[in-house]
Amino acid sequence: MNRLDWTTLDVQAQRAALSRPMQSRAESLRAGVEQITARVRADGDAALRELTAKFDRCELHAIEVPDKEWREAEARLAPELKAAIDEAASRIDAFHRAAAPQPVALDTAGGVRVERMLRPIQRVGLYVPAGSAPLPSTALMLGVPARIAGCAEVVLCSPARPDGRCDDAVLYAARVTGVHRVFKLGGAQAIAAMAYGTESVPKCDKLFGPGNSWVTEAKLQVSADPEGAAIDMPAGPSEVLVIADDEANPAFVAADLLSQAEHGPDSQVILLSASTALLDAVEVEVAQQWAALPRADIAEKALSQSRLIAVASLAQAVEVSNRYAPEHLILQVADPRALLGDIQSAGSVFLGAWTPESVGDYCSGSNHVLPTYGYARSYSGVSVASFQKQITVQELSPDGLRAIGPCTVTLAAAEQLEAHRRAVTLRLAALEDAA
Ligand code: HSO
Ligand code: ZN
Repeated sequence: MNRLDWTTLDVQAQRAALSRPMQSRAESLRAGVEQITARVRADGDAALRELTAKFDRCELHAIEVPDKEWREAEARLAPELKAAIDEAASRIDAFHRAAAPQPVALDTAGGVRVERMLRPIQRVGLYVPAGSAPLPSTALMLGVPARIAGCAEVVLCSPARPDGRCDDAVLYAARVTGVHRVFKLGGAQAIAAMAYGTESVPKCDKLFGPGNSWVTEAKLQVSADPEGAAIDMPAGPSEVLVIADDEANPAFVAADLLSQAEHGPDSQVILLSASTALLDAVEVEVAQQWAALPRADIAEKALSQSRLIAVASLAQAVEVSNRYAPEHLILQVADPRALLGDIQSAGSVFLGAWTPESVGDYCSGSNHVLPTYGYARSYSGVSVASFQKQITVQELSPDGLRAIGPCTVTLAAAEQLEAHRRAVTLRLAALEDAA
C-alpha cells in the first residue's frame, strides 16, 4: 500500500491521492456493448442463447429457471446457509420497511390540500453477478425492497454456470424475497434483455444491481435510451475508507481493509489516521493477514492502488473523507458519533470497533448496493424509494382558490403566461357571480 502524508501534499498531489482506478469506457467496450444490445433487440431469445454459449460457455435450453430447478436448489442447500439467508432477509426487511417513504397529506392554506402518494414501479429487473463468486446477498439487497415497494413483476438475471444452472443460494435468496422469475443470463446481454424485452424476458421499467464493466456500460447505454430502462445508479468498483485513531485495533482495521480489497482487482481501500504508530501497525497487519487469504492475488492488485494516508487530525480526516465520498466509511475511533455530524458524503457508515463492514454487506439490515466512485456526493444506496414513484396530488375548495389564486395570477403575469393567469381569474369570476 502507498504511504502518503496529506499535510505535505500540494493541491495536485492531494487530488491524485484520492483518485480512483481509471474506469475504462474504452471505445471497444462501448462498441462491444452496442453490438450485443443490437443483437438482443433484433433476435431476442436466439441472440441470448448464442451470446450465453459464447460468453458463459453454457448451452441454454430454457432461458428461464424452471420450477424444478428452484426446488432442487432449495433441497441441495445446506440448512445453515438457508437459515442465514432467512435471518438476513428478515433484518433487511425490518430496516427497509421502517425506512420506507410515507404518504403525505397537508393543508398548505385553508382549503388547499396537497398530498404525496407512493406507487411501485411496475416491472423491475435485478442483476446478480456471479463472476468470481455468486452473490446471494445481492439478491436479498435488491429483492427485499422490491417486495416491500410492491412491484408487480420482479425479474432477476444471474449468469448460469457451465452446467447450465444458476447458483443454488442465489435462487433460494431470490425465492425468499418473492422474486417472480429468474433468467439464466449474465453480462450486457442480460441488461439488454431486461431493458428491451425478448420472447422470454419481460421488458422492465428500471434495472438494479452491480456488475462488471460490461454490465455497467450496458446499464449506462440503456438508461440513455428513452426506449430502454431507468437504472438505480452509475456504478464503479467497491471501496472503503477507514478513519482510525491511536486506540484502534490494527488487526481489525487491516481485516476491514482486506475485506474490501478481496472484492476485485480494481477495488480501492484507504486508511486515514493521525497516528503514525497505527499506520505502521496496520501496514504490518495487512501484510500478515493478506498472505493467508484465498483471494490474495485479487487483494494484492487492489492494495497496489490503495493508500495509507497520514492526516493532521480527526477533523482533517473527515474533511478528506467527505471529499473522497466513499461507498463505505468505517470510523474506528474512540467516539465515532462525535464525527458523524460532520459526515457529508458516504454510502454507508460503520461506527466503532465492533462494526465490521461485512455485517452491512450481509445482515445488519442496511443495503449493500451503494454509490461508488464518488457518486456518494449526490446518490444514495438502494432502498424502498428506489422501487417507487412519488406522485403529488392537490385539491382546492372555492375558499382554497380564493386564498392562493391571487398568488398564481401575479406569478403567471410575471411570466407572461396569459392562459395560466386566466385559468384562475375566470374561476374566481365564476365564484363571485355565484355569490
Ligand atoms: N461490499 C460489497 C457487497 C458485498 N460484499 C456482497 C459481500 N457480498 C459492495 O458493497
Ligand atoms: Zn463486501
